Amino acid sequence: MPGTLRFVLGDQLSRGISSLRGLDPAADTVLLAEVAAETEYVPHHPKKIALILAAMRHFSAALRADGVRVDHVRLDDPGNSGSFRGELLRAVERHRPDRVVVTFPGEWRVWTDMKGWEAAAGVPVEIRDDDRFFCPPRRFRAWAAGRRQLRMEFFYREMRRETGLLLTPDGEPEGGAWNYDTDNRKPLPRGLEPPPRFDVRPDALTAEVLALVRARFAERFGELEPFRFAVTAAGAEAAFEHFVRHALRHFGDYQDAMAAGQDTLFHAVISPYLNIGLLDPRAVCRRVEAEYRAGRVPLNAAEGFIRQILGWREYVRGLYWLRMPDYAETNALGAVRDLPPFFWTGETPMTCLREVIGQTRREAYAHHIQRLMVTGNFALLAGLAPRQVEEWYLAVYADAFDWVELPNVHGMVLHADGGVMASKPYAASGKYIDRMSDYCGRCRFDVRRTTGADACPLNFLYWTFLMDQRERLQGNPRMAMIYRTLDRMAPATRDAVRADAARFLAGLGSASGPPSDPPSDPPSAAASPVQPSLLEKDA
Ligand code: FAD
Ligand code: DLZ
Ligand code: SF4
Repeated sequence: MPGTLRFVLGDQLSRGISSLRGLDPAADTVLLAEVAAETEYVPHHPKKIALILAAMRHFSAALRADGVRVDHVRLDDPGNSGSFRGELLRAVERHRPDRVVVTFPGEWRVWTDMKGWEAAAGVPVEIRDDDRFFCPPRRFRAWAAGRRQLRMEFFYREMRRETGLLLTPDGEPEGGAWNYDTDNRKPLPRGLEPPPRFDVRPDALTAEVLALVRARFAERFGELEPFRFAVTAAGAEAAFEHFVRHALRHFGDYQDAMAAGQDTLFHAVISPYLNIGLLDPRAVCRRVEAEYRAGRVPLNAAEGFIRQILGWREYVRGLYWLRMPDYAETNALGAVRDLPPFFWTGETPMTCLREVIGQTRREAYAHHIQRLMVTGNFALLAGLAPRQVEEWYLAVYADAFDWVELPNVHGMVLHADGGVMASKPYAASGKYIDRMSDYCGRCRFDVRRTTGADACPLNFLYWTFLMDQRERLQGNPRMAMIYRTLDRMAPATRDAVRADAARFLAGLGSASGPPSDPPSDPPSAAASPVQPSLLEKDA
């Protein structure tokens, strides 16, 4: 009897995914397809490819163990067509289903293709909503309708009201305020040690994937090993529990702090798991709320964390589906400079950038402020072309999918959307990095100097950026004070700032893609103490 073919994509690895609902184990087949096109649309970090392929194989194994018929196409299977569409067509040939069921994808690129699957396959293709998110795209559209500005803060308040998260019984925000962001900006105090990382030891199935990735993607930017991501739902839940027990209480206070050699500090490192379906955002938020209600973590930690998931994560997804495909095309600040080669090598004397890029290469991870205020701030100030910066972020982070990467980079970091997402660019001089990290003390540049050979490049780039963008930015009330400071600067200093910026930018060079040979060791790796780790068997 022909049944339903249920196609599960690599970022849909949730047992509750809509495409699996109503599954009849006696008649249906679940399809998973490892395909070259998905490994190649950007030069993904090897750890990201390994995470997704290993998680897909574990997902298939768990379904099979529950008696479900799974057709899992491996990347190196003979005859693999290399694309989602090709694998769907081949699977339809093999199984002759009476219909196909799939869940709405996470990327515009895939959505455009998916709309043609029914005609190509010659069987009905049902595309179901992805209801793993709090806010469906149509709900976001309704919220956005008629608003002049789409500010995350107001969206977040509605989500709090709608879910009841961190509300008092009479519907008011816990503690009397919606947002404790101002309590989340402390630099790291001396003597406060972050908890050890939660690491998972690769099992035999993951080891097979590591061998495949090692053989096939060795030339990519990024170190494959040590590979310590969880690849199952149980492993991801254990990683999240580790965060709740050991780091959550400090998450609020030190959310924006950075320290050389400390990759994760008090962050959760769960975005890859949320984004591929191993963790459920609702369960994660409820768990954190419960910690607050039990008196085990302060409100600024619980609220700060829930805001990231219920607020930012949902908001960027809503914005993506509201504004695509035009959103990706804007370039409001006219940024056209090529991405400098050091983004792919980490070889730069600027310690802040070297640390973050080096860590990214090792771990496929950097926390939010590192992405926003180090690599992101540099890209903004140097006027790097949005498309190239977006490709870099999409490639190098294990959690990067277009729906979440694009608004963060295009809107929040580069202000290329002209202010749809953020009311002003997050531009900063070296002073910010110095306040929030220990990078500057280890740098050959002097963060207190604005001009001259030893001056911190972020300082002269910052003032030059403000001068160059004056026409667009000076009318913004939130920028008024900084333009008054600029206007008090002596004309000779302004000239020197411009000259230093021009000299620096001329020396950057360009790279339109990653190096084709394996890059050398990051200069900072030897100097960076490696965080101690907990090794647990893959759950
Ligand atoms: P924590 O700091 O512990 O935060 C908890 C969770 O909140 C995260 O796991 C994540 O799911 C969510 N979150 C926090 N901030 C954001 C945000 N701005 N947008 C969406 N979710 C958020 N996140 C991605 O998941 N994928 C990306 O490709 C991505 N690209 C980014 C690019 C730039 C330039 C910037 C500034 C941010 C980007 N983010 C992205 C958001 C954020 O940096 C990561 O979600 C976070 O660093 C993941 O680490 P964590 O799990 O330790 O997060
Ligand atoms: C990112 C990725 C990679 C590297 N490989 C695969 C794959 O082989 N098979 C698969 O189903 N998904 C993969 N993915 C995730 C997809 O790119 C993702 O599912 C789509 O972009 C839709 O969001
Ligand atoms: Fe970065 Fe400037 Fe500090 Fe060096 S001095 S680490 S370049 S902010």
